[in-house]
Amino acid sequence: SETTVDEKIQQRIAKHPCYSEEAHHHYARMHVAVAPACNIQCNYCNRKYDCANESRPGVVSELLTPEEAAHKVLVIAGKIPQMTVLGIAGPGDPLANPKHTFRTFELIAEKAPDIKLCLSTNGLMLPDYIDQIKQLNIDHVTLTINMVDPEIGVKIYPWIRYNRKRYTGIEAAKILHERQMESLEALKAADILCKVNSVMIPGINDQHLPEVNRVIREKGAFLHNIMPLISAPEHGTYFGLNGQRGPTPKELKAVQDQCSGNMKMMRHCRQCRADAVGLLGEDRSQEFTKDKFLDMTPEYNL
Ligand code: CLF
Ligand code: SF4
Repeated sequence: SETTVDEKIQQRIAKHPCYSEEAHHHYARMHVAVAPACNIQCNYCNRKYDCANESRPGVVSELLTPEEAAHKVLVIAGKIPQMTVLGIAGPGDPLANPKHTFRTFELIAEKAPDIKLCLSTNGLMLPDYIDQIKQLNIDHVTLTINMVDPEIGVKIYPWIRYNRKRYTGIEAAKILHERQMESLEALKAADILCKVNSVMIPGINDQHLPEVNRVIREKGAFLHNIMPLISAPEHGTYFGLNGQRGPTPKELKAVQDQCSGNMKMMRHCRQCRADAVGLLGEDRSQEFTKDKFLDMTPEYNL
């Protein structure tokens, strides 16, 4: 019998805990922190800690080389049978560290080909790497898109670094916006499942998120994840220090509901760290710190 397009997509997401709400009860993901540098500045970021996804201030991810990361992945895949996805999500931007990021993916594709590869990026450099992404069979890419209007972008991004030049103000926001739109198109053309993460920042982009949702849907994104800004002052971000508040759960839900008529919304995101290990909402990263996993033998069946 024929499989419909829908069924095919269901198969592609069935074991991905972020792309499938059902899967997150049964399947786990791990992140490896191999990407320290970033090519843009978000006002909600604190470089001392992790990327936008960080929810526990004050705990820095342990940076790994690609070889260390691959060793770690193979150890963990042997110990946690529900482990299906390897994500690279920071602590900087994976595509601002392309050598480390792709070497890590390459090693895993070679040694544990049944682990799904997942990449999370701000999109500034993605159009340049779409062929490598496709070649490595990376089927899940998350773009963090917080605006589709550079006038709003200037309030979120003080600068970007692009083609060895630093840009600020509206020029920076315009370039980032254009590259993010190109990224969406490139992923669509390559038939790679694209999730968009948007950080909801009250008074800055909250009213604008339905427009972001409309544009990303039109450009073929598969899933939209609107996440709350974490603005606790101890988090130490520009927004936090300037008294910017995060949305209340009610405000967050209202915006998610406003967008949900149009496309699938992710509502089970747990805002993970760049070295998270386990089921969503579970953090087993401390079981696999460098001093521990380097002494463990990969049990994974090669
Ligand atoms: Fe990691 Fe992100 Fe891949 Fe998931 S996390 S790179 S898509 S495997 Fe998931 Fe964590 Fe939310 Fe990210 S719960 S922060 S959405
Ligand atoms: Fe920080 Fe991530 Fe933004 Fe880079 S893309 S500045 S690491 S939040």
